[in-house]
Amino acid sequence: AKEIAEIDRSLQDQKYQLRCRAAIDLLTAKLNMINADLSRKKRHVVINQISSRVKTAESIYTKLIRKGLEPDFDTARAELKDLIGIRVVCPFEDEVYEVADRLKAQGDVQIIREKDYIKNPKKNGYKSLHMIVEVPIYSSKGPLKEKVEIQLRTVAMDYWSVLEYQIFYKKTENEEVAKELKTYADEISELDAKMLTLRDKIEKM
Ligand code: 0O2
Repeated sequence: AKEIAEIDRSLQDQKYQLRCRAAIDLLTAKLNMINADLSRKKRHVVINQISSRVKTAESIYTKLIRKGLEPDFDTARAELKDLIGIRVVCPFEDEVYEVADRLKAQGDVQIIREKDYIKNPKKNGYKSLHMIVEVPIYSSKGPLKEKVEIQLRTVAMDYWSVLEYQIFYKKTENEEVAKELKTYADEISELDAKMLTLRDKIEKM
């Protein structure tokens, strides 16, 4: 659609790309520091993976329409808080919360919203800790702010989410498929919990 092409043009704007880069770099640097510090203390790596993405024009358009909003870039900037996204994957669930707590303790990271899909998983079985944060961006015209959605999850949660996202997310309403997926999410969660118990046992040996 014409609107998608227009949103895409704004996304490609060099100034916007720089802002996205600055927000991602700032948070990635903080996460790397948190990882280094916690990993040293715990004597194992606490962040396996940090990835980032800027939402695509098509995904922005679909979300705006779903929310009954005008499908243009200005509305997206004003209303959507997940245009920039960072995903953090940790080995164990308790470490997800430790990393989140460390992030919250950073003076220049403002927490706008938190959704805990680990304590309250989605009906389909999706688990992750979502945080919307605001970080300062420095431009020649002075300080600016940018919102970023950070998704924190365990390797096990990531395994389920990545596959579910690629194959099923927003694609099928099939009840049988949904039930099966939920069963697998539960099985993965059980295994995740067992691995954590095993880690604690090994650490006490
Ligand atoms: P994409 O392609 O990642 O950009 P809100 O932001 O509160 O107005 P929203 O977007 O429903 O509404 O928020 P929510 O529930 O926090 O979900 C945001 C993101 O979490 C999604 O982004 C996905 O990346 C991820 N997510 C949420 N639910 C699921 C799920 O059931 N399965 C998987 N695999 N991922 C999920 P987008 O915008 O949908 O897509």
